[in-house]
Amino acid sequence: MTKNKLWISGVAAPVLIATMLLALSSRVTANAEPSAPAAAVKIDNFVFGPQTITVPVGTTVTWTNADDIPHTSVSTEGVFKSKVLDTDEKFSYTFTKAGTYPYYCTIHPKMTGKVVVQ
Ligand SMILES: [Cu+2]
Repeated sequence: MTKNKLWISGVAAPVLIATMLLALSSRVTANAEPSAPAAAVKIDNFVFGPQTITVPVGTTVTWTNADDIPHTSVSTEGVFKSKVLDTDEKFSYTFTKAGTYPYYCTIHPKMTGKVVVQ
């Protein structure tokens, strides 16, 4: 039994390292890929940050709720609509057309932000 366990952990470490290296290198490749850009908006202390984010067409924007209370990210013009995001929950939307996309939190309508797609 003990011998068997040791053998597994001896093999697992190099496999784990190889997997991590692979994950790292594929992430570098993904970043260099121009057709799949990504951007992040953090919801913290009742603020969308950055409040205005400017991205190229085709960018997937991901909102993450870093607050202890729920928020939403809803397009003022009905383009996208998140569910209620609890702490650490995320919502993503890919912007395929240039334009300005204002949005707000439906729970706290004074919370507003803007995505500018170029
Ligand atoms: Cu809110």
